[in-house]
Amino acid sequence: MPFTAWKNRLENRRDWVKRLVAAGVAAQSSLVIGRFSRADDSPQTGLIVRGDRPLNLETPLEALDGWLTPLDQFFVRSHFGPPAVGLGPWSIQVGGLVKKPLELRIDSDPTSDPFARTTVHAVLQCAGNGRALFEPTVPGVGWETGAVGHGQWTGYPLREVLEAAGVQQNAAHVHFYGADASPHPKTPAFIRSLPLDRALAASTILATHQNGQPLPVLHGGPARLVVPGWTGNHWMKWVRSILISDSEAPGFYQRTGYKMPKTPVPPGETPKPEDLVPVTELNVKSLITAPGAGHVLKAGEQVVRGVAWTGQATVNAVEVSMDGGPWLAAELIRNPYFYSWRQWTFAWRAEPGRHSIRARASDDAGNVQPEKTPWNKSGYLWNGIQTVDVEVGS
Ligand SMILES: Nc1nc2c(c(=O)[nH]1)N[C@H]1C(S)=C(S)[C@@H](COP(=O)(O)O)O[C@H]1N2
Ligand SMILES: [Mo]
Repeated sequence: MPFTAWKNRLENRRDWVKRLVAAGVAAQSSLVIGRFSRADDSPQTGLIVRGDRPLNLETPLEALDGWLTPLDQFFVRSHFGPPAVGLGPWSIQVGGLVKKPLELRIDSDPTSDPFARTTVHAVLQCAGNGRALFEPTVPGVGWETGAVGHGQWTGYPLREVLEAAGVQQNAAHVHFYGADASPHPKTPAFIRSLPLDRALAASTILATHQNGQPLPVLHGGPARLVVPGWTGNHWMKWVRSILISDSEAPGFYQRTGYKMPKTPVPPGETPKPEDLVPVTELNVKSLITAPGAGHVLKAGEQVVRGVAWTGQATVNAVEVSMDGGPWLAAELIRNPYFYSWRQWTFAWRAEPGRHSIRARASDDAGNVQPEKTPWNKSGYLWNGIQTVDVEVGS
């Protein structure tokens, strides 16, 4: 297919996603479950199962080849599994250091909306995406490339909710409790908090919809937190209470987990707690979504495609290197929306033989995707350069 035709196709992705959604593929979890495949099955047909109790599902690379990641192909990360949702009305308690505690009902009837809704586009990425690529290996869910997706979320700005309750002077952190219970009293609950300024940021929302559809239960429906630019562990699913406090949330998942060395450490080393910082912002990263590894291509005009994103900045360049050659500029598609990913293409005249394709992204804060990410024992924030090997026939 000629280069311009590919470009048109990319531009048409939005319509394509709309059609998919209209066709009902963005349905609830029970429907989705019928499509899971095991990691050793053909990953082309569905999500890659990284664990089934709890359910941890990875998006295959080719499903990241678009603007919005389809709901039924969006990765799933759960520590314990979804709670019983849909058995009764859903409401969220807001309390703690507030002037007036309130109860927020999450209703499917939009005429009863207590706050105006807002929509954000953002990349949701698990802090552990790419964990399987660290050497030496680290324990944890073995995500490769697909614990990430780009979505459109609609809901209430968290700020409006907090202001309705009236934040007191000494407030500094906002705690979030999900409805998913830990399986054993000795297993810590998944409780997280945001610093007050991040909770009040305009982009932080309590979302009830993803890609224009009611939020699927697997993704935190009826309501989840959306924290654009920050790692997935902040995006609390099944929010049932919000507590404003003068200190960070208690417990393992806030105080001990999700921390990284302040400065890189030699592989195998565990830094002292005071040398750790919480994992928050995403880092600059690109993925090659086509062609796929091991694909056999025809000689002649070919197009390499992918996506690239970053944290508190915008991607301003993607470069491609063929067979270890010079870094050449790829073409960035669409406007650089903050928190979104950017699609990119690179036209290439393929000669017969084996070829190795690499891509690296940069952002306007001066960050460049590295060869490798410094080792850390939890395998967080992998953003090393990906290599895709293909074969070109004569
Ligand atoms: N209540 C609750 N919220 C949660 C989690 C969880 O286990 N329980 N996992 C978090 C993590 S680590 C990630 S990466 C994202 C994943 O969101 P997704 O399953 O919609 O992709 O949800 C976050 N929110
Ligand atoms: Mo995560």
